[in-house]
Amino acid sequence: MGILNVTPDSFSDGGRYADRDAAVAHGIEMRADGAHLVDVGGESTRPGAARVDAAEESRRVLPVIRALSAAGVPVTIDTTRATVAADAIEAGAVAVNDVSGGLADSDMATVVAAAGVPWILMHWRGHSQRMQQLAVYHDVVAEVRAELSQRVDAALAAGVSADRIIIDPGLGFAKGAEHNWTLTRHLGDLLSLGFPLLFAASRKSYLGSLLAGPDGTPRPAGGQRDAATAATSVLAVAAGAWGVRVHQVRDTADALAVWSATGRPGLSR
Ligand code: PMM
Repeated sequence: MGILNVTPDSFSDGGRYADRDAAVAHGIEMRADGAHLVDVGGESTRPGAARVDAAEESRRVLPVIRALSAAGVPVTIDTTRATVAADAIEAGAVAVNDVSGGLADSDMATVVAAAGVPWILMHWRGHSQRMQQLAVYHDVVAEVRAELSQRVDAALAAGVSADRIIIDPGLGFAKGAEHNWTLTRHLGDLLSLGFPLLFAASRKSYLGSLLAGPDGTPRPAGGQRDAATAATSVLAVAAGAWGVRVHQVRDTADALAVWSATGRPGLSR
């Protein structure tokens, strides 16, 4: 899954694809580089980000979704809002990627159930302005698993069919670096819920901390965390992840090609 943030303020590619034509061209490029899906978002979720209103969010994403869909690129809509999701599906989006797992908007489950599209339910504890305060766990794996399981149950109760549900640990969302690494080491515990899992580590700040220079300065986002992203993405797929969500598709696709050619080590079949 290639990431297409049509926002002026994303943490890693902020502003680059706010222009509609540049966004569409980048989506087509990611598809050519090997993305099966292009995830279009119109609201930044970086820690501390202020919210935009629904009308502005739709204004940003809908023309891009229409153009990419018309070009044959399968698009997912990255939103927590039911109205934006409904409009995006009408514009051609084939699935909803909801970082709140249905918690931010109680109408989302109804929209997704009625449309019959896949729904990515990410583990989430609150909006970006306050999510770092919510990164408190006794046992991060057990708690994320239990909270994801509750979101799955709510989706099923709203009429979403089980074969349309995808889960996501939500790396960096109400999670510090150690939480992210612990979840990465224990993906099997989340996979035991029985749903496909999306893994989205791309360019996140814990990779910048891992790759900090000798003076402790984190490696900046931009393109400088892509090798680490590709490495962790391959490890996640080898552990059984269904998909990976990345900014720079080609490096991860190449790394996955190597993994495939060597017999998909790690994946129990
Ligand atoms: N992370 C971001 C945005 N959307 N969606 C899912 N399913 N999982 C994530 O971890 C996730 C997401 C963070 O911002 P980015 O778009 O710049 O990666």
